[in-house]
Amino acid sequence: MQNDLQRIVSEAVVVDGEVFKQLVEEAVELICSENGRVGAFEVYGRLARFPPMGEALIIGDLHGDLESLTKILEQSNFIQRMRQNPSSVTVFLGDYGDRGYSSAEVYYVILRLKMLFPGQIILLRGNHEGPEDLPVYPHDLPFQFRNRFGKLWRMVYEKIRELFGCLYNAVIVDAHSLMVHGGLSLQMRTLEDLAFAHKKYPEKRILEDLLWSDPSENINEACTSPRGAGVLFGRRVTEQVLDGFGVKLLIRGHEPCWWGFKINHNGRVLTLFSRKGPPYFNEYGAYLLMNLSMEFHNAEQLASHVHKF
Ligand SMILES: [Mn+2]
Repeated sequence: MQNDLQRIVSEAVVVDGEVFKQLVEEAVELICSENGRVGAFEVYGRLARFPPMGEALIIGDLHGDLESLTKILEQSNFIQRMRQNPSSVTVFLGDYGDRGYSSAEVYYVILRLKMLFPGQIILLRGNHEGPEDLPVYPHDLPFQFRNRFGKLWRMVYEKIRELFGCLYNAVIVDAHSLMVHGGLSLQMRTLEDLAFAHKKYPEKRILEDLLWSDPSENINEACTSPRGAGVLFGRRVTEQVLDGFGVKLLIRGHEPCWWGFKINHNGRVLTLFSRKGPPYFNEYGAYLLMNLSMEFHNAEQLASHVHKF
């Protein structure tokens, strides 16, 4: 089945604007209408929930790095594992485009996988897929589309912006973990807060905190973030929010880390960064591959399931 991956990756490199746009259209139609039971998970608003069973592959920021994405799927053999076991789930933590040169190719691969395994793949929303009034700089995606797709670029870009609005705010694995792209704030109290953060934005800033925030060891509560959006949140925030949702661990991306991952807040926050190369200087990328039924108390005990490359 490794052929599946090779085929999709080689398509990604040659596909034209018309076919690419069609794939994004199909993905918008599929993902935006997901509700209730979808394969291995349960969808409520833009929150996906599932029990701590089966294998999970969790991938952090990719930022246009097709090589790392290919390596992760190859090493983990997870396409075959998803085929063999319908309870195997892949969660992407967001930030698919910008920075790296292969944004279109990364989108092509993840959307093709979503079409192939709709009930086993969850695509979280990153700050690079945020609402239009929370822009990121630099945002290379439109320029990469223009180089790649010529005159069709604008239509393709508009379609993919539509997709951004449908990507997931959060994932909860019951009694196990909460997954988001960025971080937490004390305003996140109920499942509705997570599920409908995009509908309540901009009156409520929960979506901004989910997409932009970072953990800090220097504070207990929260303070303004140097990023200019979201907050820095301290250990007490992590404890209060995770305890409120009855989970042990926050799994998130968003921050480059030298080893491809890092652990904060007494083992209750695991950061994964799954791409390599400029403009970041991390030596390793990393992803998490684990059986969700495995007993654990903190992220330190999951370190042997974090694969560095
Ligand atoms: Mn990010």
